Amino acid sequence: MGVVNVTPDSFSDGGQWFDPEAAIAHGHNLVAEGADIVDVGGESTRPGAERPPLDEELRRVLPVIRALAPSACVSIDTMRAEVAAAALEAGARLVNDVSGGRADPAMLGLVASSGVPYVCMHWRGHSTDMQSRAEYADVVSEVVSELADQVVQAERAGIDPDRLILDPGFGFAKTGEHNWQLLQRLDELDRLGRPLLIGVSRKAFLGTLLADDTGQPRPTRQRDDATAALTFAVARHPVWGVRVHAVRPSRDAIAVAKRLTKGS
Ligand code: PMM
Repeated sequence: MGVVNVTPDSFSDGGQWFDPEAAIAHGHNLVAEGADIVDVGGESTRPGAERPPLDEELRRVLPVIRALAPSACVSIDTMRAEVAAAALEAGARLVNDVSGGRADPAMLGLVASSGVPYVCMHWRGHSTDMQSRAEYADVVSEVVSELADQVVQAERAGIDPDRLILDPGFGFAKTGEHNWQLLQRLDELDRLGRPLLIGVSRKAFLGTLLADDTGQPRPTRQRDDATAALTFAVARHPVWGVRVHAVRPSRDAIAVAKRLTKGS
């Protein structure tokens, strides 16, 4: 899954694809590099980010989805049911909701009635204060049990269980240490019995890992090699998908991981 953030303020690529023409061209490039899905979002979820008004989110994503949908499988990255509905109308084929149905009470019903696949992410609250919620006795078992609860809610709303994809939500109410524990113990998430999407691309814990001698984190756009290394690691698990900014390195990492496990 390749990322197209049509936002002025995303941590990873803020402003780079804010212009619709640039976002559309970027989406086409991601497909050419091997993305199976292009994830279009109009709200930054970086820690501390303020939410855009509904109209503004619609204005950002709809022209991009309309242009990409005829030739690409587009997902809409939104927490708002109204945005998801308009995006599906514009041609999106999948809903990626980082709140897993917790931000907008209308979201699960909308997804159920439209019958599209739904990425349900572990979430404890909006970006403005999510890092204050990064408290766990054991992050892995708590993420598993909270995601299991989100699955129950989704199924109660009528979402087909076969259309649910789960995401542990790296960096969302998680410290770097929490992210590493989730990655080390990914097999425990298999207890949920659903496909997994992994979104670690360019995130802060990689910047910290690769900090220079003075402790300065590695700049965001220089974290793609480490991202591809993690793609390789999780592709051996295996997972359903990885959500990344640079598609080609992760595509190659998946090819290597697949070849290594072939016939073994
Ligand atoms: N991360 C971001 C945005 N959307 N969606 C899913 N399913 N999983 C994620 O980890 C995720 C997401 C934030 O990263 P970005 O600002 O680079 O898009």
